[in-house]
Amino acid sequence: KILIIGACGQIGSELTTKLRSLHGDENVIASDISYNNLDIVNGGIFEIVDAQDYASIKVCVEKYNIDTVYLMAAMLSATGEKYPMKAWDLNMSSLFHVLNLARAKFIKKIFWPSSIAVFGPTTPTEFTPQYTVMEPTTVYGITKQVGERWCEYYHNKYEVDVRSLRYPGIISWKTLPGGGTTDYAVEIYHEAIKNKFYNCFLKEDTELPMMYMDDAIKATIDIMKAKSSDVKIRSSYNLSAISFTPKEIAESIKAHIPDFKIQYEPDYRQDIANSWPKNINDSFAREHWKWKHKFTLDAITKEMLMQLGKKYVNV
Ligand code: VAH
Repeated sequence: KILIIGACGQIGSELTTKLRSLHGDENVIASDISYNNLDIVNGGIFEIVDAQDYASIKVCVEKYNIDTVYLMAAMLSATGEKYPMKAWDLNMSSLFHVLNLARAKFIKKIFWPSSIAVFGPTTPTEFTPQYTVMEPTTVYGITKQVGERWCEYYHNKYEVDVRSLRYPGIISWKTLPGGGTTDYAVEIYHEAIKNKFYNCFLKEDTELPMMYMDDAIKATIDIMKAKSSDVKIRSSYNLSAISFTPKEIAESIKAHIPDFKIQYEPDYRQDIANSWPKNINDSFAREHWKWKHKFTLDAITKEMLMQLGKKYVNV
């Protein structure tokens, strides 16, 4: 049985839907700290679990005889800079609880998301390699860097089968953005549909690694079903699809909404974005477990505008 912690979040919610369709509703337990995504809460088995409370997770694991945990609860980069110690506590305590459940043999397999946020301003920004200098300047990035070290340590020392991906910015339409720096690439589509105007909090030439949600979900399912011996990197895999700038995503929107207008008013999130790479070398993921992405920027824009057009027209 599978437990998703943080099932109401941007990735957690779509992972839950996918896993329910793959394994059957009765084999997937969705959980979060509150009922803040009714599609998820009402779509199958749902439990309130506090990711920072070991007993809360353990009770759920034993109640449903869980063997696989997807730990998708975290505080992201932008919010983490507002509440540094909360971000540290949430992101680290939740990881230790799940790793220790596996060490104690209560569960067998873990997925834990890392991020391109592990890289910092001293990391090579073009085609960023798997192994390189990593001096993250956000609390979120620090938690992901040290989290990767602990995942690899628990794998090597206690044979914990934990698998991880360094997600780029993820674009999706089903949930509203939640405190990330790459969220401009989600907000822009909502604003384009609603107002044909977007005030972008990053500069027009800020190139960042991005990926459509369907690609991110496929990568997550693929690494979790790979043979353990094929998952050779147990810190976290670089994962890449496309990279673009706010100017480029605005152009791709204008191809569908000709009178869409954008202006740029960088805020504190520009410093975060400036510390991250422009594009990522994910050759190990492609080599070890056959990763490859599908969605181009034009395909993302077409899908996002079509889905959000439907969503808002029903309002
Ligand atoms: C954030 N969406 O912006 C997340 C992600 C690479 C970005 O980690 O914080």
